[in-house]
Amino acid sequence: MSKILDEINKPEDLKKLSVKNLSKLAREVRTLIIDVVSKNGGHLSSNLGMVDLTLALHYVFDAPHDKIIWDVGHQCYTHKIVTGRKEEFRTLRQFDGLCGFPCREESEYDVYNTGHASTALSAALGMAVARDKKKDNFNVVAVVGDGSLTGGVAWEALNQIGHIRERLIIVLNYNEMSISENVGAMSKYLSYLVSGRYYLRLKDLAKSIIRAIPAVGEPMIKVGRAVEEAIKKTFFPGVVFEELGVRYVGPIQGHSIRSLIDVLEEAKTYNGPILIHCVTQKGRGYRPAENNPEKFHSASPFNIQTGESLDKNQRPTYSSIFGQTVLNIAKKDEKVVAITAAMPDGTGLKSFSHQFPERFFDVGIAEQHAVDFATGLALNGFKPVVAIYSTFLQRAYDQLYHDVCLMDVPIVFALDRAGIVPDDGPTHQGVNDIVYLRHLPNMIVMAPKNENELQHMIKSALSYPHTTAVRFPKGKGQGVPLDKSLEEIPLSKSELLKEGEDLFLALGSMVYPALEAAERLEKEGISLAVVNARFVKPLDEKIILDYAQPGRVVITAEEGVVAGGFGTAVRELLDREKRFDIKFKSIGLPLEIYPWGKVEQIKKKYFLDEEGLFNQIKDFYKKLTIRPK
Ligand SMILES: Cc1ncc(C[n+]2csc(CCOP(=O)(O)OP(=O)(O)O)c2C)c(N)n1
Repeated sequence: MSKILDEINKPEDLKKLSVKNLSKLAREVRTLIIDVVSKNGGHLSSNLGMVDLTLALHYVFDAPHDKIIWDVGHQCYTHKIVTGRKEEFRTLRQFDGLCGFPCREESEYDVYNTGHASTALSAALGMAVARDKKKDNFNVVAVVGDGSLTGGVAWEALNQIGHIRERLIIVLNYNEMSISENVGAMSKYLSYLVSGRYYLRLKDLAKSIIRAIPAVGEPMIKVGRAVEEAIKKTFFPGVVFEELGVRYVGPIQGHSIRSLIDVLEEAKTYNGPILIHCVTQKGRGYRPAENNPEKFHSASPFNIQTGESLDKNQRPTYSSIFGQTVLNIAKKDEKVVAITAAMPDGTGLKSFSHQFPERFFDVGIAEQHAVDFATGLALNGFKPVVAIYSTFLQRAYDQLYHDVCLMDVPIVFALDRAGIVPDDGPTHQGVNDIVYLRHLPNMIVMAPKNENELQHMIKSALSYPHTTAVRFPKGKGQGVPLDKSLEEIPLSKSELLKEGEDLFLALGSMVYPALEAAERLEKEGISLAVVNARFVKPLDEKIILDYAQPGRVVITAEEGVVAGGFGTAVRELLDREKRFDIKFKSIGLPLEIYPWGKVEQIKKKYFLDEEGLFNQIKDFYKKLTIRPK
């Protein structure tokens, strides 16, 4: 049977459909998304929740002339499917396939690249201002979730939007969820607006009735606070937005394509900033995701019938070992508190949050605030562990510098997803942290070779009287046994794993591939001592300088940008100590826009797997003009 989706290639094709057929199309799109995500993995819950809203948006607006900006961008699958990428959709998130996020390089319909939250409102305002300055005439629509509205950047944008009152449309996709349940006062306020269950038409009706009886409001207010609240809720919904200068419309049933089209058509005619509060359900149309939207927020491949993950690898993840370690330490030390910026599950802190709810803080998508909040706690005797993915901590760089490191505040930063991150692409790569952390005064920077060492590093970090960052990769550990009793690692102490003549200093995830490559190189006549560096800062200067004798070779390897990173730190040491006779090579990533795909594919591309290390080093020795004795 031919499907409606077969006939849809561009948004113009949607405009020929009846609302009934748009609803049928929504079902077909959901089936395609479930099928592809079950094989490739991806952001299932958010996308299933956005299907109807996206179809309505493309029905009403004329993209790419009209600009639609997706905040975070993880919810853009329907948008991709109806904007000429239906066939490629099967390659979603695969190496050389379609990007899982909006990508200007991929399509003219993607007008703004996203991945990190809360940026769409600012970008939309910039586009709206540019439009008016150029006397152009297109609509600008920012689509933002309630989770992303917990981010400070969004409020900085709203502050200016309400001030200059440019014509622009904000579609608030409200589903009560960030990745986990949404948090914070704003989230409560939005749910309060929805809790009246007066959807738009009913409310407008009530409003016009009350307007006809002018004296009614005043006496009622005197009856008391509760009545006042009820009046506000019924007659002045969205008062916070209205007072900021943004017209509020809602709540709208976000799965009723008819209502969405009506409201969006209306919004198009409004000459100022307008926010449409749509209520959607995460995971809509797929029962396992409806029942557990958090699990399917970013799903690995799964069985469609059962919803069970196809990943049978039972090894614990770095995140879970990290979470368990903090929990165990917190049981013995009541000063330990844990902080996450909207990732309680991803960072492995869920058990901690259950066991110590009063010592656990989910601050929302607010990395900058998380860092300063931790500073306040630490300066008053607590021991905060702040768990933020490497890529997202970039947002709080000034807080790290200005608030934490200048005062040398003892806080532990756990940087999950450090290094190459699969599937999500350039916005999520955790490859800059070595560089940016190393350049902070007072900061200690560590990386474990495996999940057992991670435990010891967390324990150590909590005992150092300085700011300390521990970076570790996404995914499963090495499957090594876990020590029960944890030791403090002496500051800067590295670990010699293999004897040899020249020095191969590997950091974190590069240690095992370095060992394997060194074993192979031994057979080629290249003798390398392999050292697990453990510390980027302070470096184990003694072991480096012991090996760095005239004519010898020093090689470093890191899973991060090589310019300014760990290798650079070693090079700086050699220069400082005037070891000019050393042959030096640093291995890592070039500074460029990285692809998405499996970690192994990306590592292979950049020669960071065992084979790549072997070849790079062999080649290096071949080209040495003066060979070591
Ligand atoms: C700065 C930043 N911090 C954290 C994240 C991780 N993250 C991705 S989606 C998401 C939740 C977004 O919630 P919402 O905007 O409500 O969208 P929904 O998934 O509910 O549709 C989070 C925390 C991010 N993308 N950017």
